[in-house]
Amino acid sequence: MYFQPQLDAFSGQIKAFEALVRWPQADGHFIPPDLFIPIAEESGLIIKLGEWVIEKSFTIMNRISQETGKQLNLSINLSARQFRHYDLASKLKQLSIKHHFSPSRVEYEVTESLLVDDYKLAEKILNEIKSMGFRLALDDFGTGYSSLSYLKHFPLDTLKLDKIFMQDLTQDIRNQAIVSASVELGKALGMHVVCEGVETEEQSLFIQTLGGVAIQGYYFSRPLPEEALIDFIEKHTISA
Ligand code: G
Ligand code: MN
Repeated sequence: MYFQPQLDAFSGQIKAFEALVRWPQADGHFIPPDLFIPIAEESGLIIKLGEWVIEKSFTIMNRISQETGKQLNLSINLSARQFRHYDLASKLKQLSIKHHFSPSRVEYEVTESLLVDDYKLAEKILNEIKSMGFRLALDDFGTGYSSLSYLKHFPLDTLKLDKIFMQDLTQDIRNQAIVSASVELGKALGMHVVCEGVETEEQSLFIQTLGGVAIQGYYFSRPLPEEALIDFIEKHTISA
């Protein structure tokens, strides 16, 4: 498991870590999740993998909290198959209890396509997850259907703007328009906004001007293995 920090664009404080699964090969290379997650979905292995990711992330974050004395928030990706397989909300609650990891410190991320595929089921399960005290984020916003009615309809706390909008951000005024308008929309809806894929100082400075936005991307940090987390945490303040 790797963990990528989400930082407040302005203060640089750590807001949360997103748990990202990696599949290391014997030669030191990694098979990217874009390749193995769809296969895990198709084969049904995603159910076991999904639970493993959650349990492993709680275990690691608990260990890091103990060593640093700091409480950390965690973001975890969910996939469509996990919604259809079983009573997901109960499972998530059970895992939080088992690992003594407060639901208020966990944000589960879903994508737009998941919401489109089975609107009614997604609505039911997201409401259940929300009522258990977890937070919810809409991931990769802007790349799927981006139906604005979803933002109104589902109990979402956070909007994660997809990394494609960061490319050419400082040269392309259309990208700037999309990013500023999406950020404003998210904020006006009372949501937290995270810009993903921030790779350069220029992009980071542009996001800073929008105010109150969090940043996730290589500019601040690549996804980190457990060994590198403590060092990173000691160099940054944690936002409450
Ligand atoms: O779909 P989701 O947003 O959860 O995926 C996050 C993915 O984006 C991870 O695989 C992560 O490694 C990758 N990523 C994180 N930061 C950056 C970045 O700054 N640039 C690019 N190109 N990819 C990033
Ligand atoms: Mn994500």
